Parts: sequence; structure tokens; C-alpha cells
Amino acid sequence: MAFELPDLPYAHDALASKGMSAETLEFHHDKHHNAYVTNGNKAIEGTEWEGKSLEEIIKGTYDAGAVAQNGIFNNISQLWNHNQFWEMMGPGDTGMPGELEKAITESFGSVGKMMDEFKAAGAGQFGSGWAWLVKDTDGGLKVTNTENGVNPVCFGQTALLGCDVWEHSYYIDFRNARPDYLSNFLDNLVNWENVASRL
Ligand code: MN3
Repeated sequence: MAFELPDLPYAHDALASKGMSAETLEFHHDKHHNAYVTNGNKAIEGTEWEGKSLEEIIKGTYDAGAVAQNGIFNNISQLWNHNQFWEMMGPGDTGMPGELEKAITESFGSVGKMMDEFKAAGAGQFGSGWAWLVKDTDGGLKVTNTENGVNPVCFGQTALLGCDVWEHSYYIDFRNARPDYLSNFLDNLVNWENVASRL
């Protein structure tokens, strides 16, 4: 069974008033995400990874580390990353659930400090990649950044929040201003209830 492009969990124009335009989502979801699905399916066809879960393929091909696996890893990890990314945002104004606020405060000292670290991680990622808030293998929360399609699954961590800092994610709405895109993401776009559900 081939992987499929999931529908956005909201309309293409649902985030426009919050700083992510319909045009961005038309390109980012309908074209970029779709390309990862198409190319990922093509890459695993006839290989040992056909029929495996996204997570199994990501972990297995990242661990294998062989250049021959890069086409599989890059596309399948990006497929998974975008599946999560749309769910982590939303048009509603959900406050941060108490259990999440407590966990963040325990690990970072305050929500503001976590957000500062997250913005710095995203702005500081040279070239394409992602900023993450993860639950680490020791149960503590931490902020990371990763290059290209690399994600927390590779390291056995749980992805609580991820922000795509590839240029295709922000260039239509924010041009080159990646820090502004990251601030807007945290202030206006994140669905904190979804983040809390991943704890
Ligand atoms: Mn992207």
C-alpha cells in the first residue's frame, strides 16, 4: 500500500489571517509535500522498505547511513515531517494546556525561554532544515535543529513541535525574514493542544 498525501486539516486559506497564506499552503502542501509522497513511493518500490511504516523506514535508512539510501531517507522523512507540521498548526486560538506549560517550565525555566531557544535554533540552522521541541530519551524536553529532512525519529526522540525552515516554507509570506516567520509561527500558528497531545 503506497503512502498517500493527507488532506490539510483545515482549508488552504484558514491560516491566512495568521500569517501563512493560501498561496504558501498551495505550494507547500499540494506541490512540495506531494512530491515527497510521489518520490518516496517511487524510491521504496521493490526495496526491503516497501510495506514498512514511515517511522521504520526513517529509522532504518538513517541508521544505515548509506548513500544508496539517501533518496529513500530524504523523501520519506520529509513526508513524515510535513504530516506532523500541518497538524501542529491551526486556525484556532488554543491556549497552552497546563500540563505542557508545566513540562516546558520544568525543562527550560519558562515558556518564554523555550520560545527564545526555538527561534534561535530555527534562525541558526544553516541552509534547509527544521527546528524542533522534542521529548528526549531521558523524558526531558529540549530544543534541537536538524538539517534537510533529519528529524527526531532518527534519534529515538518524540517530536512535540517542529517548524519547517526550508525557504519554501516562508519565502512567499516573509521573503528572507526567517526570524519573523519563526516568531509568527510561535505566536500565532501553533496548535498547542496538538503539541500537548504528543507528550
Ligand atoms: Mn517543507
